[in-house]
Amino acid sequence: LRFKRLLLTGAAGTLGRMLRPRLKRYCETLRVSDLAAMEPAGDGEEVVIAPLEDEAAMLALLEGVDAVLHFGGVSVEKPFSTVLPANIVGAYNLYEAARRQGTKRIVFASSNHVTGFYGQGETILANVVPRPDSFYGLSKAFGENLAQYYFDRHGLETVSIRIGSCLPEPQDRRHLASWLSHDDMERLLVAALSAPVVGHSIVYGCSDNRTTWWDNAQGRHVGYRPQDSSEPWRAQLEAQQPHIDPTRPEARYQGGVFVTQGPFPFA
Ligand code: NAI
Ligand code: 15L
Repeated sequence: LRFKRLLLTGAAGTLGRMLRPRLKRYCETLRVSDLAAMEPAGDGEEVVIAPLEDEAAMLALLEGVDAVLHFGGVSVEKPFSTVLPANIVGAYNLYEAARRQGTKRIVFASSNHVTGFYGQGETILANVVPRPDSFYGLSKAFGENLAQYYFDRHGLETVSIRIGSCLPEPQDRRHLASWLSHDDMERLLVAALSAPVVGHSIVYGCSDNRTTWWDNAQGRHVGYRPQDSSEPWRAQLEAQQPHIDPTRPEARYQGGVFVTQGPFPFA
């Protein structure tokens, strides 16, 4: 797998900084972008400050790009007025620029919060009706629909990854189900970039955890095979958090605390 030029948006963020060194081996040139300052360009790198809401900047950013890993944007619950320019207008600007510049594929960092109001007592497939748990989750649902539209209308392919909790290690009992290791994230990105045909595919981004809420049967053609698991942390996490009140919203719903955040109180 070797692209001429890959673009990573959100490169100043937590996942962007983790992915930047890992992605270099898959391309001749790695272009990285963000709104915020980034490390200076190393060998085979291009660093571009580009706000997602700036249409002209996005058009220029996509020039000469074969494939995009779209990790930029608001990554937690915020007022709608904050989510709108970055995640909704910004996603549109990215797709429109990609279409105009002839980019072939986008890997979209979607989120489990697209379906955060499904219960922790259910296992869902990727084609369930979205049940966003926040304005943030709603904006990711928009991004997925945008991806579907640009594939159906223009043939621009996307793998939308509904990322669970991508962290070095699982940190609480919810993460026993939602954890995605950094190495499995890399495996998933490589699969999403290299599968011959993806159309618009949706895959949940989780490791091979014993407890799971997400069945990736519909995304098997992408070829993602997780190799890590949250299981080695189970005993320690269960000892730290021995009792969970199953009536509390953060324990009832897959989205965890996201279902209680934002302007609307939820009991
Ligand atoms: P982060 O908040 O650390 O990084 C996001 C980056 O996007 C930041 O560097 C920020 O400056 C940039 N950004 C925000 N608004 C922008 C704008 N208007 N124009 C240009 N850049 C802008 O988030 P993190 O954790 O690195 O996540 C990366 C992506 O993955 C996000 O899209 C997030 O929604 C998604 N994701 C992450 C999960 C995780 O476990 N970390 C779980 C599910 C989804
Ligand atoms: C997300 O979508 C967030 O970006 C990340 O910060 C985590 O909170 C993650 O979901 C999660 O659900 O654990």
